[in-house]
Amino acid sequence: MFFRGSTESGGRKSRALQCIAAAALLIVGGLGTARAADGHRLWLRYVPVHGRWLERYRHAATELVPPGARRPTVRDTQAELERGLAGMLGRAVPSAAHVTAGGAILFGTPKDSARIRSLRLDLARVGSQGYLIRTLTVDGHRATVIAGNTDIGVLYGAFRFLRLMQTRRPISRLDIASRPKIRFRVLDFWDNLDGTVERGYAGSSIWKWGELPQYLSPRYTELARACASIGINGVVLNNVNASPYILTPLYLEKVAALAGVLRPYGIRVYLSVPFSAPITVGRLKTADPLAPAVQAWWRKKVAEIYRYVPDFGGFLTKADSEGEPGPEQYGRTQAQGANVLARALAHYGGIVMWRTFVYSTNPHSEDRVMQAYDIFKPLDGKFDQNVILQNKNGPLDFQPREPFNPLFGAMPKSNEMLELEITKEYLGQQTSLVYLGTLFQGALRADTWQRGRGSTVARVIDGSLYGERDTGIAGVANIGSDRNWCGSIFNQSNWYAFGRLAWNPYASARVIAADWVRMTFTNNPAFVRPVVHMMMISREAVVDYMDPLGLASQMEAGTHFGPGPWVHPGPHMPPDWSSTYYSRANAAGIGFNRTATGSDAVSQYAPHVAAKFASLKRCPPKLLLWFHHVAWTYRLRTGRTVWDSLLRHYQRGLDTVARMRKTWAGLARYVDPQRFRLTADFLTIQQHNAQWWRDASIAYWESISHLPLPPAIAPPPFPLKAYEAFCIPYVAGTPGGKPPCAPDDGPVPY
Ligand code: GCW
Repeated sequence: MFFRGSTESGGRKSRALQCIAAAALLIVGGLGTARAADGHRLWLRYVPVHGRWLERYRHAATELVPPGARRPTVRDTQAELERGLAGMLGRAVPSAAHVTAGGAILFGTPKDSARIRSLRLDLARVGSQGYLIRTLTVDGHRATVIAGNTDIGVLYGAFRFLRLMQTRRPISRLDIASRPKIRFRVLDFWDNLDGTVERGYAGSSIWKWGELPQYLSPRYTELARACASIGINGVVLNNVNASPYILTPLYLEKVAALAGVLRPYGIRVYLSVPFSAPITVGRLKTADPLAPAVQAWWRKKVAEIYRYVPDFGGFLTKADSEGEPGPEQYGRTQAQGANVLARALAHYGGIVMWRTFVYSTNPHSEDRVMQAYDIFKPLDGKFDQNVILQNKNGPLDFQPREPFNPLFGAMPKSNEMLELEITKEYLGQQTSLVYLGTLFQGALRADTWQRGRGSTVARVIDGSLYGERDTGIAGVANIGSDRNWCGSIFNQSNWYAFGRLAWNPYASARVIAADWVRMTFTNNPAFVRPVVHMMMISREAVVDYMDPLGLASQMEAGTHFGPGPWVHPGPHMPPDWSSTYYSRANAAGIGFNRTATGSDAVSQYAPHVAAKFASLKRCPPKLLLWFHHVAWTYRLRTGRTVWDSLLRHYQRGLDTVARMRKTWAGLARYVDPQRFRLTADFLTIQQHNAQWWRDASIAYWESISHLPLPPAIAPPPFPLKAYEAFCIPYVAGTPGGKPPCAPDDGPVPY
């Protein structure tokens, strides 16, 4: 029940203390039942504090003074504080009607609490979702005040206060003010109504549609708590490749039940809708957005949804993309398509998150990474006020590394939000340890130069560049029915990092990683330091062994797991789903020429950025092959040839994973055996995976470049053919169900 290593001093506690702590855990519960070490409790573990910190915290948390109101959010806030304090302090903290002693914790809104009203706090600056946490003298006693303008602001404040303790920050002299910089902070679930999850690697869907609306699994509440603890305030329940059934009364009733569970935690429900719903659900002959009957149908459907869910958030749409229906079919623009939904929702305050991931797989279409910009940019100013264009971080598709999407900042008269992929579709899925905080941070800090230096993506999406109010960020969830929610313990950090960066897109990925490690495992610096380091280097490692120097999309085509640089276009393989389309490798060289002499994708960026990317000399080496086709013998600034550098990147990636594995192996005494083992074994799998990527990629490039391997690079142990034949037919989350290949009747190379 209670594992030595899960506490901060690495297991030097007396038996008695352990028993008390275990009892406390059982009484207050965590996220769900008190199985302490399977990762189920995420970062909300509230494990006992010891030593001088316990002394300090006990003085600063002697009683809870809740407001009079008993609305669900207020009750949940109190329950969270009680649970957190009891867990960490090893004893229940009593509630009081007034501040009666030093160390009281007073929480609420000025509206509910006369005492908080009398303090005349400057709450205007924290808006409708923020909070203040201050140490003040109240009725002659020193107290911590957690206040907000709304119940949800106070709940966020309570989580922040608990986080201070979880990460061993002093709490006796606090003066904190915080408000989210982005309005819509949304998790997109790619969950299908049949219980599968597209690109989901953590079990089946968490939404049990067959049990709803009658049975509400406690996991819904647990999920809501975890989301609220990091400020997520929206959930799209279903896959963007959407089933129309979601819009039928059968499912709307279930949606309403879920909305009811999520509501007290400040989370609104949104739905993905197929553009063809007027036909498939409404039985109309067309879904043409300009047809009055279609417009009337959407209006009626939306009115119906709001009867089920009065605070419904709105729609997410994938249109004219990968076979999904859209306005293009009717000769209408994306704006005409989006606006018909937006107008139906506007009356209720709902929004449309309209994805710009729009492209054609026609072999004659232009460079894939240019299509969305060319479709959307001319429509700037044509979208209704309640439409937010949802751009993926890069112009292609959530690759291990991409340059930023040129649409950011290029549409000053439209709302733009950022879509990140938390689920690691292209980055090793559930078994690889890849902390995405650094990827997210890089995406947010990318400077578009659309209004001169400092026009970062963060400033585009938080509205500070062009002044929009409807600002947003979405993350494709990595959550499923697995006990540990995310398929691995470290994948939890990506959900966590997304939430923290959604609240504050300027936050530091390193600081977030450290907080997560402290809350999830232990505050012991002997553990925190190496683990944070491992997380910080983990994404570069995966780029190194999968897609170095600006390569992209070199994976196996269907499952997106494992290498496939040889995948080439064919009757069933559109060019831009193949690997060779992106590598453009031949005997002379490698890389995609996107300068003016090639596809000229560089011209979609602001002049300053375009000039840099277009220049062979100034283009960052990490994006070289994204923008340039160069000879294998081309020398980088380091003096090494492209051939040599490429090989070294693969090797370095593999070496880094081997080091991470070793680091982890030395940390057993700080972690409970269950989470330790899972992570250790997954690192073993990752090392195999990295070796496979390295060897297969090198074997393939050798066959194209015909260059020798330098002595420092061990030759791949198998011939290229063996790599091409090696196949993993079933990978969770792969849509379509049809295996992309059949495994060989030979030995398994990796
Ligand atoms: O990366 C691709 C995925 C698809 C996904 C699509 C999208 C939901 O492979 O599975 O579909 O992106 O973002 O729409």
